Amino acid sequence: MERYYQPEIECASREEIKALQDERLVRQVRHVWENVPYYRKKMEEKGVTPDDIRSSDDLHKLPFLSKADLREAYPYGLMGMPLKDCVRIQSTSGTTGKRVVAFYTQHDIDLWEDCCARAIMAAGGTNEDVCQVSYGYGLFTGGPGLNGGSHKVGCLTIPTSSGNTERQIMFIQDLSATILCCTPSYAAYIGETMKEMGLGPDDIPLKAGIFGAEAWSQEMRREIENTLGIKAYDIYGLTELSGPGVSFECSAQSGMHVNEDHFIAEIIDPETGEVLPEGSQGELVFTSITKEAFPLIRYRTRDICTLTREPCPCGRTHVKMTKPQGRTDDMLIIRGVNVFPSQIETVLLNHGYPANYQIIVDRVKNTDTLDVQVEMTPEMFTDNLGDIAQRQKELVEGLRSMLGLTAKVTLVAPKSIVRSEGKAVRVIDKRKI
Ligand code: DLL
Repeated sequence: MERYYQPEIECASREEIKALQDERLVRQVRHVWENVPYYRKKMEEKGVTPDDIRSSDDLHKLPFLSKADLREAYPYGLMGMPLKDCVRIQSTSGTTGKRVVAFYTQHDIDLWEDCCARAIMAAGGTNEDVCQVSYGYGLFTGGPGLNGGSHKVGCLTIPTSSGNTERQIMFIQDLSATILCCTPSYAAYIGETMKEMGLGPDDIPLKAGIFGAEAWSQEMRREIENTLGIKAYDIYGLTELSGPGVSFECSAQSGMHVNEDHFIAEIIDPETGEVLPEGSQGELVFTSITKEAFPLIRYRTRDICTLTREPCPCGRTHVKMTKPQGRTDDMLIIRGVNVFPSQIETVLLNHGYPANYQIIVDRVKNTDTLDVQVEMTPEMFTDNLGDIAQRQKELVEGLRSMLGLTAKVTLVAPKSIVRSEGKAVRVIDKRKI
């Protein structure tokens, strides 16, 4: 049986959703015009005023915001409310340049937690469930967001945060956790540790997992589902818009419903900025129509995916986005060929390797090099060099047919690639160092 947290909105008719978006967008644009001088200036430069925005059909007239704008306006330049009305900040990990700091009023947090509650109920959660939140808590939005959603559903919430993997497994067993929330790479690591402890899927009560915050392939989903004996659901979001729960997967497990009463999604051509028709692949752009403290209009996420309004068997009517294949800035250009790390992951998992790999890109004598280091499973591990050479050759072939270029493959011993408790670092691009 499909469960909804807010059925009247999650299953509203397309006309109702459009009407709600129209009204909220008009109000939001006025709010931003009056309270966010940074964006008002952008609108003035484009010659747009709030009077030009009469419905969501006019969205395309508004200027984009990008990560560069967020950096320029850091820390307070994009706030829509006085600091005294804000109760929280969250922040991105900020591996490059300045961190993004996002502000929330109590109302913003309330709506964000509703979105996470929708995701938990879509994964089958009820107040009878025990929900273990193993995303990091703190500045990262994963822990706080799903913690809030879990409370709203009424689950018994175990706020373990990430790390201390054996203790995670102990809690799952001792407190009968039924839902696990963490990054997919951490879920895989928990599965691996369970195996080492001699535990199989029947030894734990988990039934569902809500995994996101990084790109993961369908092959990785199958792997995690088998090791943990669960259904694994995808969840998407970003700090700039709130955190997890911008979109989430339902029982159909075929794309994530965008919470369209809070966010309007568009797909654009990343080169030209032109809005693309439904079904086209491009860069995802979001407008937050209910956020008060940090209201972003036409924010370019750099995530690449497609949108579809095909009816969903779950009964939800909100538009679905495909799993982001990666970010425009994750995409590697190697000897002129576009490569997403997720394509490499697909090849490795299809050949029976675990999702423990690292992609090292460099430039030697003016030519790009791609070295994929892949961990063997303990069963594959051997000192027969002929065997290893044969395996490497098979992977080079598999990668060539997927990517159309030749990579070097190095098989490494089990456990030699560092495990991630949060977002995994898959790519080391030495050309940028
Ligand atoms: O990762 C929020 C989040 C927490 C989402 C927990 C889901 C679960 P940031 O750290 O700001 O926020 O990173 C946002 O992560 O633009 C995507 O590139 C990537 N991302 C998030 N979810 C997914 C997903 C959180 N399900 C950035 N699939 C986004 C692929 C994802 N990429």
